Amino acid sequence: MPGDLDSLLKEKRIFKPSLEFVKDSNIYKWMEKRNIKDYDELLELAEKDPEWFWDELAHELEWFEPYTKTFNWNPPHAEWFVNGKFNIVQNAIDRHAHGEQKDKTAFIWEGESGEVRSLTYKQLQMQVNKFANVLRDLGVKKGDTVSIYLPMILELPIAMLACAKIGAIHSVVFSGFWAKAFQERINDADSKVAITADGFTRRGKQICLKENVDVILENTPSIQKLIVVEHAKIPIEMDSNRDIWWHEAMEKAVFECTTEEMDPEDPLFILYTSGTTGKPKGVVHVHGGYGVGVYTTLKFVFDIKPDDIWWCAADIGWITGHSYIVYAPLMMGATSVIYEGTPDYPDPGRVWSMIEKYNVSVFYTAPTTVRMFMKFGEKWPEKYDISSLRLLGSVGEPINPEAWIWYHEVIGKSRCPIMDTWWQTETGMHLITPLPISDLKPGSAVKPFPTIVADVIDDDGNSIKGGGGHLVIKSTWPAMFRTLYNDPNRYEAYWSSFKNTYLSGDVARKDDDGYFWIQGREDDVLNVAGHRISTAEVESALVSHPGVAEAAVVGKPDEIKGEEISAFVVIKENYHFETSYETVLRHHVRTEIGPIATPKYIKLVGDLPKTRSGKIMRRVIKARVKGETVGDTSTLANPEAVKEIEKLD
Ligand code: 6R9
Repeated sequence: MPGDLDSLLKEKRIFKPSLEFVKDSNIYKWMEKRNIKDYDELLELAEKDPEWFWDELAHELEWFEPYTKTFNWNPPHAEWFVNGKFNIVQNAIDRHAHGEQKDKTAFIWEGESGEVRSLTYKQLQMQVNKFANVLRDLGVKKGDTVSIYLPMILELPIAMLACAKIGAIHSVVFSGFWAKAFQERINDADSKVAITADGFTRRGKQICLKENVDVILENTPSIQKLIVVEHAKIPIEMDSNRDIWWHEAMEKAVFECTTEEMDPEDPLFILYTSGTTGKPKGVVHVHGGYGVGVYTTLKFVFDIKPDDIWWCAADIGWITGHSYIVYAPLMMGATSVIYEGTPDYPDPGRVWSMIEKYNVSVFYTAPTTVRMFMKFGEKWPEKYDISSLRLLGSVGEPINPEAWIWYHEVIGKSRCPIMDTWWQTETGMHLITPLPISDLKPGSAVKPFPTIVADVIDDDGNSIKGGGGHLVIKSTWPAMFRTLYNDPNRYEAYWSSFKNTYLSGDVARKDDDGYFWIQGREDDVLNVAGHRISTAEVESALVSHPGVAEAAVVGKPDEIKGEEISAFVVIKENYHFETSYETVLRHHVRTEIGPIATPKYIKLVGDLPKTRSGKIMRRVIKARVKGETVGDTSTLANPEAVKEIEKLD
């Protein structure tokens, strides 16, 4: 089981990448030039002199004007590449489109139906420039926000890059969320322009986006224009005053478009993520530090070389997609695969057939997907020639040693090292991760990336080894978030528990070799199939149903997904559900948040365990759901509520 402390602690196997692999890696060659003899020395030097490390890497990129200082760190506020002028798009597209790489493929896109589209760097620049002009013509200026709700189609990165090019701030909302999430985020970001599509297909079924967007746009006073991509060919209605077809606007747009010279600290995007309250946090990332951070980690962790074919099988609507599908690979001048659909559609061989078809050499996915493929069995990957793979990655949740070994042996043919990368929406880039030169232990994210100071501490802030504690970061890093949009106090809260220390919200252990073992969230945030969902968000969706008086949501351990959502609800007296309460409430949560937040289990109870001050004691419910002992219940106001929960199956 993911997060099973005992199995992680018993895990003693060590996997060493081959010498040949090590010597050929980007990081090894970089170290060789600087006479750095091994991994330990690299970490030591970088920690001592982060300025040296980041300054060298930042010089691999193009600056309109050089910076005068690498960083200023006044915790919790950092400023990177001070006084420089930079635009991430200059580095992601323009410099390649003008150079030798112009005809190199940037993206190979495959739709769920098998349709294929690809774009060279030059063609991508053409699309991005034109769309940037469309936005400019609509009056979008530097510093304005643009809200985007698109499926995994090429127009999504094009729209993001077009915003960045003109200095606008994109706010992408995952298309698997229901449109209400889009409404909330448009209003928080106060966008004038929004972008969506008619719809998309999922497992062969058409899902309409525009129809739902029409409904929520009645409650978004700031929106003046909606740009609509025709993708699924679903018949939709267009509002002639407000709606614009993407393809019509692009036909008229011109190619020439200047790239805005930005201060490296200017915001690049807002990405909303779940925190411990029901209100999502608008994590803000900037052009300069974020650009340098994601570029460097992709280069050194995933070792991307000119001939690699990179596939990060995440959704662009999450941070993994922002950093490692859109920005970092383009900055590296790499060729990436983007897949629109579900990994096991139409059959469990889909991913492996695509690896064979496109000769994917570096593949990055989540443990939940690995566990799903484990369940389908080896026969599926064995049908295909996946020998092009040379390096694998994992992200989103702890990978249990069994899944790690399966991934290593069955997919990596015991040859491909696995980079288990720990990071968050807030961190923007990998923070605790192996490098291709590290010895690997299955289930461990290994050590901090060069320059990062990470630790595991107890409640008093003392560093601890062996036992579980708070995972914290004690340094600045270039891709760190700079604030939470419209909520600077909540930003400071990350640094308020321990002085000058970033509290990640995860529990981890550090072993005698200094290896980190991440165990999962310590707060009221669930991790369902690698997606962050707050218990409070699901609870508030449940209580927004007229029949529900109270709700408590906890995570139930699940073999494939890590956690499943388990909800306990108190129904209002005299309320009658037309059909089964489970069906009604599941549907309600789906339409309030989205399919990923749908509770797998819903139980009716007469009362929820509460403290005398009236707070729901989730700890007690969680223990029950996990089959653990409930612990101290002396502060409970209603012990009978626990008995009732215990009686449920
Ligand atoms: C990138 C991303 C962040 C949370 C994080 C942690 C979990 C991510 C992990 C991992 C163990 C890894 N997490 N990577 N846990 N090992 N390699 O997923 O960002 O959506 O913000 O989630 O995901 O719990 O705190 P985000």
